[in-house]
Amino acid sequence: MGSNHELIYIGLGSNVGDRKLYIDRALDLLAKTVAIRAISSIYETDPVGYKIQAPFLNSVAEIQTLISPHDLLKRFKKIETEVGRQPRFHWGPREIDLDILMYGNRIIDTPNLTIPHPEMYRRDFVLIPLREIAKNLVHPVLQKEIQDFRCPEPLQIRHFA
Ligand code: PH2
Ligand code: MG
Ligand code: MG
Repeated sequence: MGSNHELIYIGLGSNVGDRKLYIDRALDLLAKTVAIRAISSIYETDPVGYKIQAPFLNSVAEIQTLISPHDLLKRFKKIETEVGRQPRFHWGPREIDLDILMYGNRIIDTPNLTIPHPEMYRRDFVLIPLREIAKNLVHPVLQKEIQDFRCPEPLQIRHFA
């Protein structure tokens, strides 16, 4: 399997059905195409944004691959479908959500893909697991380490696994 120097950080989330199983399945499928370097603990988190839905399980992983950001996004969509994600409304409940948070130091701003993920530094369900595996990672736009970001709206978050 090829890999380059760039470390890629991804977010995983699930709040429908057997949430842990969906996250495990997504990681298994991911491992077939990318090198998984680190995986955070899994946290149970209250929903952010659209709040009338079940709590999430969230985790982040560090991966390496030669697949380009846009192709990786396509691959993520395919894995989401393979794992069993049903189409629902924007920000609605999901069996599995795979997001690219950061891709090395790249800054990408296109209609279907923004990297770094525009919300990542405002969300404890990303910051807390990310701090576990990459506290000194520097956000390439805001030039600040992950450990120094504070979520403006702290949420209920508990260690799950
Ligand atoms: N994902 C969302 C919206 N809200 N809240 C939590 N706690 N965890 C998520 O993964 C999440 C969310 C949209 O992707
Ligand atoms: Mg998401
Ligand atoms: Mg998504």
